[in-house]
Amino acid sequence: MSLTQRSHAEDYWGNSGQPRPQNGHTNGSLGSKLESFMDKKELPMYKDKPYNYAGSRKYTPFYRKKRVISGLILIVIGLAYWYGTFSPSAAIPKPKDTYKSSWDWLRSPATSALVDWDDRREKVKEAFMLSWDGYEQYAWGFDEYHPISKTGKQMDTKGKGMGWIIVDALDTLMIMNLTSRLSHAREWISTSLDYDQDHEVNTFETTIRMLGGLLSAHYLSTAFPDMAPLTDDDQGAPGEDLYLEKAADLASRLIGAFDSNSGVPYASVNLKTSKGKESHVDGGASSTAEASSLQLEFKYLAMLTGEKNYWERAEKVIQVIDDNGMEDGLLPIFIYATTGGFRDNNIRLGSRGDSYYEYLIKQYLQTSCEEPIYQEMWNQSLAGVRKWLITYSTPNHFTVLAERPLGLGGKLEAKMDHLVCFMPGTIALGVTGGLTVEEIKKAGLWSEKEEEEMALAIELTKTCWGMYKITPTGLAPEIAHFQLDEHPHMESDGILASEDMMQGARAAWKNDYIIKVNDRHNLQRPETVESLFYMWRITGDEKYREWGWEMFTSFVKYTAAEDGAGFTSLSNANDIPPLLKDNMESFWLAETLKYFYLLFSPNDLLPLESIVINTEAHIFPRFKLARGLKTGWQRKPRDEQGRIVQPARSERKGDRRAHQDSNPSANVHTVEAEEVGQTPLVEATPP
Ligand code: DMJ
Repeated sequence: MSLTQRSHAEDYWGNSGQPRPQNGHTNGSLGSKLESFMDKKELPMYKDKPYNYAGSRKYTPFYRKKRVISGLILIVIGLAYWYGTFSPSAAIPKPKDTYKSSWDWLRSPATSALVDWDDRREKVKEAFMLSWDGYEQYAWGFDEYHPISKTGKQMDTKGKGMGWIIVDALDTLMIMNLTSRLSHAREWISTSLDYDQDHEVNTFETTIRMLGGLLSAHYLSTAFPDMAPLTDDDQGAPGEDLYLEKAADLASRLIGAFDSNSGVPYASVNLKTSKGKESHVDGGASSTAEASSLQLEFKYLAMLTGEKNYWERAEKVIQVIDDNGMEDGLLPIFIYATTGGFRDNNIRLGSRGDSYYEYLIKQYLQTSCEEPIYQEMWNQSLAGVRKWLITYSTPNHFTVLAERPLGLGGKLEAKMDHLVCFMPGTIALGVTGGLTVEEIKKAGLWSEKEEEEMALAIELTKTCWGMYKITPTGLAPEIAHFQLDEHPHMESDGILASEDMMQGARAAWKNDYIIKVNDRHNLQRPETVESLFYMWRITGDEKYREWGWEMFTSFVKYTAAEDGAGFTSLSNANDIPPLLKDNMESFWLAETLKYFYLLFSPNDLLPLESIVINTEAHIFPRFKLARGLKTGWQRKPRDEQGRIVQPARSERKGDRRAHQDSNPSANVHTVEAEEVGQTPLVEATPP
């Protein structure tokens, strides 16, 4: 942590009125333990003047549009900036001149036994600057950056651009204290970013990356005003409240996606008309993860603006999903926006499944443990994962979070998308709420359940780390398969621990992993370093930082584009030299490099127990329920398997028919009326 950043973090704790995190402990639940850290904390509100955003996008009169006036002023400033930056006499050196020599450390690794983490995180910052500067030089304002061909492209070729890379990277620029680059980004957002575009966008991706990016920028710039000293609230200056206003405008367009019969959002939405649209494929069904992980963003926006509608629309999705009564809280990966029912039975925590689970526990933490319904759902799903999906590779017993493509009754497939690797860190976060294991133990909040879940997190992290260690580049394939016994050993048959991972290209443990030809690509994904970050913060075991450093070194070695144009994806990470793929994902800047940077930073930079991080690594504060915002629904009574329990006799008529009309495929278990409500939800027993 640089001195400047350390003092900002200290200022924050000093000024916020909340106790600085330390090793003081109180007894009680995880909620009350965390509460002691949150005490007196008030969410930085939008000047306590919530907008009424309903319709504001469409009907704001010209003179109220600060953007228009500030835009004109900033065009002038922007032109001056552009000239200063890119003209031949520019003071800022071009990326290749700046960084060419700074990668020497790759060839001559440090000899001292003492690891300098500050120095390592500076290397991450350099990698970020190289990537950003390449983008700035060759593709500024484009949604996509192709560092090999040094070109850019808009996602919608007829559109004006969504700021895909710029907005996604905003908060990383702040955290890394890259003020001049942030200034350029902010100027672009002020003068060029216009969401009034007549084309469809993906509802989920636009929410987590753009809405999330803007909200995170708003939070960091208001709560940590010195982080990269450019505020989002410079009164009277052009662009006052820029990030929040852009976020509100975007949200008012995205919200139309939720106008389906069921309340489950459509896969896409037109930014101009705010009209949702079914997926063009998959029989019109939305991906479950995409449809169900928009709550952190819309709820934070609701809290900032007082706009209740955002809260209600977002939480309704979870209610509709939960009313399906899926066994053991495990969901198929496609859901119809029209009915709120699922399509097919494919169950996995990789693509299309992942962030549904992530947002259960994070919703609980976002509102300072004041909505226990989401913790209950998380606990049910995690117990379901352990019962149905956790198995072990053979012969070295790596813990595998497998899939059930044909539903819970079908065969287990020992396949892990790299995407699943968010799960170990999220499990650890669920166990401690962001505090350290030591703190939770001292608080008396440690039982067999916590012990087992943490052990699972540790083993799964190792499996994900193994995905990097098995390739010659040290970079993970997109998907790994695993050798299984004919009758796979499940967790309920006894928890197994993996063997030591001996070094060496031919180390025997590597044979437990299988990489298929179609899965050899590496898209610069963040999930494993995300888990390393949580595991380091929560367990304090330095091996996670060391693993992260090895991974980072591999990225630098094998994914650099020529001429200092940045870093790129790989078509094949399983060969040396690897086959490069001409694309830098926006989450390379938003997530992967941010997690590396935080992993090597001191732990008091963004303490885990006061924030919640969205699925695109954007940082939001935790807050208490206020402004009339609260959990607006209850779970239906259900049996031990999680099926909804419905009355058999008198009450049944209207209730059940109504339920089945809206969602004929809901998993309903009919019982005598007097039993309803008497069947508590209990933890699943192993099959
Ligand atoms: C990101 O956009 C998000 O993390 C999302 O939840 C899953 N996929 C990518 C990164 O791999």
